[in-house]
This record gives sequence, structure tokens and C-alpha cells, in this order.
Amino acid sequence: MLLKREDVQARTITEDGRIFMEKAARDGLETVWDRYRAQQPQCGFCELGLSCRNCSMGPCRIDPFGEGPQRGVCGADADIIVARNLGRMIAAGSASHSDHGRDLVEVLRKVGEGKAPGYGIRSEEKLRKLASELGVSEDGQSVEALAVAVAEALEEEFGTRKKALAFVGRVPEKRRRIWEKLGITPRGIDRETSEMMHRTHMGVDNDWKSLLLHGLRNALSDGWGGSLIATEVSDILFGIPQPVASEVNLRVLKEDQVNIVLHGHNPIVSEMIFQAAQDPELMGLAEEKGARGINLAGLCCTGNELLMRRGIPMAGNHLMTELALSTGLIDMMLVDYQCIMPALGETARCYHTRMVSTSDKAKYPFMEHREFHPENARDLARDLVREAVENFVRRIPAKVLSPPGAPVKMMAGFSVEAIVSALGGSAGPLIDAIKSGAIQGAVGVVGCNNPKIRHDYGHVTLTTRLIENDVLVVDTGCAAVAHAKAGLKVPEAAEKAGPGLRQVCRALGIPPVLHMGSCVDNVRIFDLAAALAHALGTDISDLPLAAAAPEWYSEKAVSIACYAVASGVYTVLGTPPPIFGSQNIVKLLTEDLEGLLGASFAVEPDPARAADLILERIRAKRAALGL
Ligand code: SF4
Ligand code: MSK
Repeated sequence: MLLKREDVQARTITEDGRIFMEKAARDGLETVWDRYRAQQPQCGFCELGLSCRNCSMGPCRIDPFGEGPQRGVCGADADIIVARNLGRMIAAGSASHSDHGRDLVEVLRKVGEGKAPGYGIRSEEKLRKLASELGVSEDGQSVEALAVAVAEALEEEFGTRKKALAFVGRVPEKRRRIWEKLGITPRGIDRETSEMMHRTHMGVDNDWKSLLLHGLRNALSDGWGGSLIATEVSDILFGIPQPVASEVNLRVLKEDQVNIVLHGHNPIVSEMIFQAAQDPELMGLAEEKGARGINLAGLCCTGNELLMRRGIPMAGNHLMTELALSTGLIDMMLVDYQCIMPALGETARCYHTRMVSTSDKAKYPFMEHREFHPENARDLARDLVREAVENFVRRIPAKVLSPPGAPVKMMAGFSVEAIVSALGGSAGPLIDAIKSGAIQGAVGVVGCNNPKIRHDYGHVTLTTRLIENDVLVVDTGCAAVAHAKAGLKVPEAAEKAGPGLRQVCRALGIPPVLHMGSCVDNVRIFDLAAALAHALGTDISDLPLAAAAPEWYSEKAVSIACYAVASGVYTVLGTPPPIFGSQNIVKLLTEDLEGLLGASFAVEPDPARAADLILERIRAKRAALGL
């Protein structure tokens, strides 16, 4: 199976992507692009959000042309069906982030109880900060006891009893009032997701407006609850990220070393693998096997977590995961959960790669399952690193293609704490730069890849335009990897920025595109936005800020986009969400929310036009602030 050059060009803007798409084709592999093509034409009803299979009187679909049925068997019309479908996407996204957060809370508790060998408290400062926010007394408590008490308080956040989540306290007061007025203040994290599933059962909430409002509340329980807990507890356990230099693209895989690749989202397993890979005995074993060392590399957000805290290089983003295997260089790939294509296990069978799943809640075809728990993680990590080393000698030379050239240099590790420290200890200089116009505004460019959009093109085109116009970009997730590969995450990239932003970056020695972490770390962006709003005595929606997800694919991205808008940030989506079957809902989300929340959605698949929309928005916000 050979690919036409124009097909390869149309699928990705990345050089390593092109080389290994051709290699994968030569090896007879099927990739995400092939399967996407085989799915054409995709269901038009589903694309518009007009199909429903919520009960066994259906499945039902609404005719968008008005000639066929306009109601499902139960009587649900287009508005109700679209709203219910969107609501369930939000619930799934929010549940994913929040369950990830819960797993970290479990480790925090076990650390406090002395039942998690190898783990520890890396940031006592953050543990104490959270204790204070949660109203946990520190009096006379050991760090271990405090960890247990904080874990208990966080467990409560998931439940049903709260009027409002504790972290809503970080939100500017004006925004809290808006949420109260609309009845969307998030309560228990699980409660909002559970309630969404209840409301969307046949015969419950049949008012599309009320369904969507609850969708916003559900998303807020992710952004100011589940995701935030995931990020904060990761910082407690593994350290607050600080600026760190690293490298990106498939060339970070080394032909002369044992390559272990970590893929997924949760740092619980990968941090233990990181520790095991430093073990002198295992490093000695690697040498015995003829390898020059043990090389760790990341994919997707587990990669981002390791990159942010340990400077571990990044092999690629979502659409690079199959292509990474086609190098034939990966001795072991360890996966946890989320964004791990079920195809990967079968793809790896073409090579010598050992594929290992590690989470009790995520199993995959053709992968070995080696379950991690806080109690066994340290020992299991050592076993697996040893097995990866032993697998080095089983590489199949005829199937190996070492990526040519060199990796791209990058900087990561920009937590809010690191940004404030780079600014000299307070957000003041950033506010001054925004006021003076040196920085026109800030935009979070985040989210995934999607084979519907040329790989990385949306991210890189949008972000390049924004920085050229003196807009500071912060990023997370797969967008961050795209930007790094395009060379936008080194201080020298300041030369690609407009004159004002260039000057600020040069003065601070930072890139114009700041890596803030993984998907759950989008909360860092909102923490920063809330801090700026507090400092200016205003609301987040008054600031010259925006968000964009040019190539999103996941339900988690839907939840993120919804909590962004509900938090007051105008958000532009590249891939159209399945809402266009209801003109009422399109109008509400793209226009009417503006009056309710001071922010709304836009859908714009062309990233250059998306940049124009965002720049227009930033200019309007600046003008309203008298800047
Ligand atoms: Fe059809 Fe209504 Fe059942 Fe959905 S809930 S499948 S629209 S009958
Ligand atoms: S990994 S959710 S493809 S950003 Fe977080 Fe990338 Fe999107 Fe997964």
C-alpha cells in the first residue's frame, strides 16, 4: 500500500509525520487517516447532532430539510435532541478529567497513610495552600496527616453535599454572581455529571435551554473542580513545574538506546517509570544489552506531564501515536488512559514493541495488562523498565527507520507560579505590558488533533498569526506539541512575534508561546486569568483574552470549551461541534450567551480567519477597558 505524495502533504504539515506516514504505508499499516477515509461519507444526521439512541424506542433521527420526521418516537424535537447529545458529551468529558483527578487524590491519601512507596510530597507549599483553601486546619499536623486531611476534603468535593465547590472561591466575585443568577454554580463534581445523565434520560429535562445551562454547570465542575484537583494534586505529588529545556518530534527516539514511550494523561505511572529509569542497576543492564542508555519519551498528555516537570522529550501528539510505533524503535509503550487509540495494540504487532496497559479502568486489544496501584507502583515500574531493556535486543532491523535530522528544541514548564516568577514575583509586569499595548492580549490555544483537519496546520497557523500581532499565546495538550515542533517554543521565536511581544519576550528570556501543560492543566490558564481579573478588580470576561481549539476531537475538549465560555472567555472552535441541527442552539451558543456570560463560542475551521475573529475580539475588549 503506497501513498500518493499529495495525500501525505494534505494530511500533515510535519516532516516527521510525512516520513513515517510513508513508512507506515510501506509496512502495510492502517492509520487513523486511512480509517477516516474508509468512514466516508460520515453520517450527516450525527454530524448535525440530530440522531438519538437514548432509548430503545429509537434510534431516531430528525430530517434537517423539514421533509421527513421532525420528532423522535418520544416526541423530542431537534432542539431537545441536539441539547441532550451535547450535554452527554460534556458529561463524558467532565467525568474523564474528574476521574483522573480522583485517581491522584487516592495516591495523595495513600502517601499520607504510608501506603504508596516511591511517592511523596514534592510541594509542601502547595499542600498547605490547598489545605487553607479547603478550610483544613494545619495545627500540629504532620505533613503526612495533612495529606490525608486534604485528600479527605478533596474527596468531599466529588460528592453531593456542597452548595458550591471550594475552588469557586478563586473566581472573581462578578463571575460568581453571574453563575448564581443563572443557577450554574458547580456543586459536587460527580453530582453535576450524574445529574446530566439523569436529565438526558428519556422524559426528564425537555427544555433545551435548561439542558444547556446544566451543561455549563457540568463543565464548570470540571474546570473549577475535577481538572483543577488533578493539576493541583499532581503539583503536590510531583512538583510545581518550572521552566525547563527539552526537545520534540520523533527524532527524540534514539536508535542506540532503549526507548520507553509513555502515552495517555495521568502522571501516576509515568513518574514511577521515570524513577526506575534512573536506577543504576537497570542502566547497567541496558549497557549489557548493548544500549547506550534508557531513553524516555512522551506522547500526548502523559508526555506533557513528564515534559513539564522533568524535561522528558516529547515524541509527538495525538495523530503521531501510530507513526511513532512505525519507527520500529520503541521497545515498550506504556499507556494509562484517554486518547489512546484502540488501534495501537494491533499496530505494534508489526514490530517488536511491547504494549502495556496500566490502569484498572483502561484495557486495550493486543496489549498486556499490568495494573498499577499506589502500593505496587514502584516495584512494577522497575519490573517493566527491566523488561523494556530486555526487549531492546529483539528489535527487527529491517523494520527500523531512524528518524533523520535532529529534534526541535523547546522550553516548557510554565506553571502560573513559574510565569509569575519569570515576571519578577507578581503579575504586575504582564498587566503593565497589556496596558501599554506591548502585549495586546493573551490567548489559550489548546486541544487535540483531528484527521478532519490537516495535522498541526490549525494550531500553527492560528498561533503564528496571533504572536505576529503581539498576542501572547499560552498552550496545553496536543496544540503545545504542534507549536513546539514548529519552533515556536524557544526564546529565539520572539523574532517571529510582533514588535511589542518580541521586546517583552527578549527582556524576560521567554518564548512567545508558553507551555502550560496537559489537558487538565488548562485550569492553570484560568487560574492566571482569574488572578489578572482580581488584580484589575474586574471580571475575566472584561479582559482581552480568548481561547481556541483549532483541531479538537474529544469530549474532554467540549467540556473545556464550555467551562472556558462559562468562565468568561470567548472561544473559537475549528472542528464544528454537532450542534448545527438546531438553529436555536447555534444562536444561543454563538450569540445569546454573550449577554448572559459576557462570552460565547465561534466556529471557524479556517485558522487564519479564526485569528482575525480573535484579534477583533481583543481589540474590542481593549477599547472597552479604555486601552
Ligand atoms: Fe428516540 Fe426519544 Fe428514544 Fe431518543 S429518547 S431514541 S428521540 S424515542
Ligand atoms: S491528549 S484530549 S488529543 S489535547 Fe490530552 Fe491531545 Fe486532545 Fe487528547
